[in-house]
Amino acid sequence: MRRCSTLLLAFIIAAAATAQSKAGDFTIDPLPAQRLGPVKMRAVGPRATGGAVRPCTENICDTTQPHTCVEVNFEETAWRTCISNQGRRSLTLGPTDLRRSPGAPWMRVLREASVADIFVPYHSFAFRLYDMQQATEASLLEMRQADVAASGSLITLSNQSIPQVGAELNDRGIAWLCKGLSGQQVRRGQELALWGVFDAQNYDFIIDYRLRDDGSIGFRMGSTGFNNPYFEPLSTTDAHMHSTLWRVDIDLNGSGGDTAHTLAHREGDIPPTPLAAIDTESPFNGGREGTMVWDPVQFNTILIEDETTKNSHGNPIGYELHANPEGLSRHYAQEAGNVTRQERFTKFDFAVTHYKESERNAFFDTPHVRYLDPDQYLLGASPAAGFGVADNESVTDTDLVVWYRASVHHDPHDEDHAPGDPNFLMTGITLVHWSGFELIPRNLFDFNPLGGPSRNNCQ
Ligand SMILES: [Cu+2]
Repeated sequence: MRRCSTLLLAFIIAAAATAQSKAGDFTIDPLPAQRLGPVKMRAVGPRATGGAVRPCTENICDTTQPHTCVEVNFEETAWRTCISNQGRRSLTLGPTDLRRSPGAPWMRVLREASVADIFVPYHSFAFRLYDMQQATEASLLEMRQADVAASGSLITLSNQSIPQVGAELNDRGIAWLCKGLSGQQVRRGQELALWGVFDAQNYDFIIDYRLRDDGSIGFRMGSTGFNNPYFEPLSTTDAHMHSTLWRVDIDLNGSGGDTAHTLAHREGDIPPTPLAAIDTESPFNGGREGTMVWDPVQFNTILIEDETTKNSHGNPIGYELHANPEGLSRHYAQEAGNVTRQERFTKFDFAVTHYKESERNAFFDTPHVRYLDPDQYLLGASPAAGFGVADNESVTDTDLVVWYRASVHHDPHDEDHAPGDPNFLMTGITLVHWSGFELIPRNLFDFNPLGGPSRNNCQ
């Protein structure tokens, strides 16, 4: 007993020593129960009404870079978020707050999310491009009305003369439905898409964030533009990978108190048990900073929970990072003749690090536009010794940053041709290839966030 107390005290001291305050950070304590507002019945119908994008009532942006704050109100839930151009790291989401139910207070869920880098290694050529290396604030391109949906709008960030962000309020299909003999109900979902175009010479990369009415957040990267023209004709037809590393600073109900877990589903390889399968939840990397390979057979997800904030069922609120890749890219620098970079960050899919302001600032480094590559800021390669996972800090009950890398493989085919191209040359515009991931609520709500009724209503 005495030993436990000593350990607990040591833990509390350690946690206090590593806690860092972030400007504008806040926590709701206790979290109010989710409410069913009078809008609930209107929300249950052939189509959700409502959903309006407007400037934030309270500007929650905390950056000197070009930015704006937008708010969207759905039937039950609402979002307010900053969107900014962080120079080399381009279009950045956050801080982002969620309103869980009508009349509920805003709750912080995300501090800052952006593309960390876009790595594009080619098959036959020596190109192993890090597209953020040459990026500047000007890499976020001008948007035109023709870019967005008919109901979409353009956003001009602070101190800018041109719009660089598109905002679209989209129908996203069926959110839930139930059809019974005596009744049927259906609910379509909505989402706010905020997106911009990052210029990387011949390629245009669409950085696209989706804030949805069910509390989930989508992160998407679209690769389009034209194939590499610099050593044509061969470079226009050479296969390559577009591998996007994302950095997501999750601040669930404020920056502190977050813990990373690995969820796994297992069948066939478990000891004799009456169960055919088991689902396990274990501390991510044994509770320390580290990296992880995605195992699709285990349906692995990374769960970030705020252990200090419980929903009305007594469960910690959380978000689960769901990968949905077409494949897992792995790259081998030495075999490819890359003598400048080891490409160690391409040997895994997930990483979790403890947030440190110094690491964040070195990563963005907006005033100096110094470039660090992922092996440096994530794995601690020189000159960033101790950065990222390298100092093996705790990822329990603290302030966390989650990293995920999603890739698309582009083996050019005849749809890459412009009309009239000979078969050995591709000067056409490539149809967009999408990759990305989702943050899905897990015990973030007390019940179906979109008014889903009891089964008694549709039997
Ligand atoms: Cu490509």
